[in-house]
Amino acid sequence: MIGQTGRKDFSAITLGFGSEDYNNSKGRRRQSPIRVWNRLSRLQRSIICLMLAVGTICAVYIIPVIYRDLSTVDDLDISRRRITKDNDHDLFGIKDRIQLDKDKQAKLQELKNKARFQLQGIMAQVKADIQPKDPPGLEAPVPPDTGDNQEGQDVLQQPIADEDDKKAAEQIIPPVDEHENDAKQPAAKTARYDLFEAAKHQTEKQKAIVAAFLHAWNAYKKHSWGHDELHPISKTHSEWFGVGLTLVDSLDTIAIMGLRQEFDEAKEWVKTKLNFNVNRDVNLFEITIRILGSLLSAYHLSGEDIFKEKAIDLGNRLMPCFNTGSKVPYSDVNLASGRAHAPRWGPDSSTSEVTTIQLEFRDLSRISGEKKFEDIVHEVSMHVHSLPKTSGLVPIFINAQSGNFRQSGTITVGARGDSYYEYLLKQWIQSGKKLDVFKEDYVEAIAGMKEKLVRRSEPSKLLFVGELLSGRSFSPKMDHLVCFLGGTLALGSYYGLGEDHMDFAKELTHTCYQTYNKMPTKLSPEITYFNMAPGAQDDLIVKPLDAHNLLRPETVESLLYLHRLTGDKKYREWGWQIFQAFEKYTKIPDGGYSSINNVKNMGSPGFKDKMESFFLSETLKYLYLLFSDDPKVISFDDYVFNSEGHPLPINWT
Ligand code: DMJ
Repeated sequence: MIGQTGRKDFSAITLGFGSEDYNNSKGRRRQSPIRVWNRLSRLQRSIICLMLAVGTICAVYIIPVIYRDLSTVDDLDISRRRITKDNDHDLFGIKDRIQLDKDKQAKLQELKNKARFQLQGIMAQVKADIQPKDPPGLEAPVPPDTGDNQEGQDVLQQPIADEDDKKAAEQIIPPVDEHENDAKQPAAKTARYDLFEAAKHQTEKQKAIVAAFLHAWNAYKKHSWGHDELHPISKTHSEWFGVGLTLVDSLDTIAIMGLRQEFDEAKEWVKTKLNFNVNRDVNLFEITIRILGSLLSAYHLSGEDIFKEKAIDLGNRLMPCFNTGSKVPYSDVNLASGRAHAPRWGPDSSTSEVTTIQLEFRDLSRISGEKKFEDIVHEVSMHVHSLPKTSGLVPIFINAQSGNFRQSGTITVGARGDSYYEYLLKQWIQSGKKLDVFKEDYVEAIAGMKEKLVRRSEPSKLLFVGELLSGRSFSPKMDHLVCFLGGTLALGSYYGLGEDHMDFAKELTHTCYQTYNKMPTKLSPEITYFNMAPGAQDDLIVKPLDAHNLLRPETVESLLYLHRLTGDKKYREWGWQIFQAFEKYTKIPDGGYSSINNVKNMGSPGFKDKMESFFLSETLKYLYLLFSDDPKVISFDDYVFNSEGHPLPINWT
């Protein structure tokens, strides 16, 4: 209805549903919509057009989103009813309804988690845009200096970044000139973001971590370029696989850190020097997670075909491992001759090793179009799935001839068991949540851990994950390797597996942090025993032979997951403290970083003269991502990390 005021510009509009209001007065003639339209002023017509446009946009974009989310929840309902019906069970039985509720809750929880996570990302981005990076007030505490340092002090007191490293860090090159086209190559269909773009927005702490990476990389380059591993004290090198292990294992870290020049140099080496036709026996698991995993990641992140070609070549050379007749692969193969065999030290393969090749071989099938890679490792997984277990937990040895677990094998989430559990969850995620069988095995295993392996220490009641020796007797021993589990549990919770998984993740990661924090060097030992005796003084017991630190990544890996998924700043503080301890006790002038012998001895921790390739591929990468304010950089929605920290795309189709 138009209220005439005498001045058209101030007309009021009332929009009724249909023409009821207008026609209510008796004797008034019914008017056609065209006549009504013609009587409106230009301003009124424009307003109506605008409102119609807004309404149409809402209908096109918002309603399908709401419908899709609701129907996803409903789909769970419908499919379950269908299954129940097919099985001729009570359609609305109480048990089923409880399960339906659980499924809905899980789905809703997942949607909530994603919404919260996206909101955190937006807030972080807004904060990053309006605030200076890393205000001084947020600096994490520095480990106290007790003045106890004696021998080795010169080495230990290196500043976080020396001048060379700083200069090197400054050469982070934005994608310009001749590189511009490379960065935009569409070859890797799965690349989700501009490889070098994100590096332009590094925080101060990220820059310090890049400087650490460059310190390690430049030492590798100077003393062992193209060889497997650097010995930072003697400044020599050694071979393990003979395929430039540290160089290849670092490829995607270099890319993620935005180090264009280093990436180009490494790519050139891969192109001209990387040769898999070497007469050397290699371990199937190690070369898969480190070399194949990194080549796949580098391909996805850069779109450079050379990485794909090398990955396919390596994949083919590893295939003879699967000629066992039992579906369980041999642990070793000669890259040149293709002769595969069990390890030299015994007849069995490690359980974690045969079950930690699946993400990589599946991805290799996707990029090569050759199904054989995925099929062969899927058979391994399905075979292991079919074997009897103890509350979802597995012994750590499996025989490649018989296909069975070793009788009375130790059960642990540490060495030789760890990544079996990690890949159960990650295979499900990588498949776009289609391979439910692995999720179910994972959920059962986590419940099994809680029942059989989780205990609390005295006097602080720290939660830890122990072992069952010979599959039976409990030992309160926890490898540092177990600390990956916090991150995996948090990821599972993010994907809807329940808040109890997140609670477990938080408690375990707190314990892992304490294995660093309670040591004089603030670095964790390789193995910790937990005191369970009532009235005990100290929670942690470190035996002399277990007191070394190999620069391992598992704890900082979990800190990354927990920080991203909870937003709790303490995880960054813990990560920064650990990073500073690495800087203080493991950094070697002109030599990179070295593993140390004794984390309990601040004065003389002793160097092992070895820089593990996972320090570059995992430890520094996870630390770098922990301090990224942009959660889109290797998003947990788009990528799943393999066991060596190499991100592989998730298949949502
Ligand atoms: C890495 O090679 C991988 O993370 C592996 O799964 C376990 N051990 C090391 C790091 O500690």
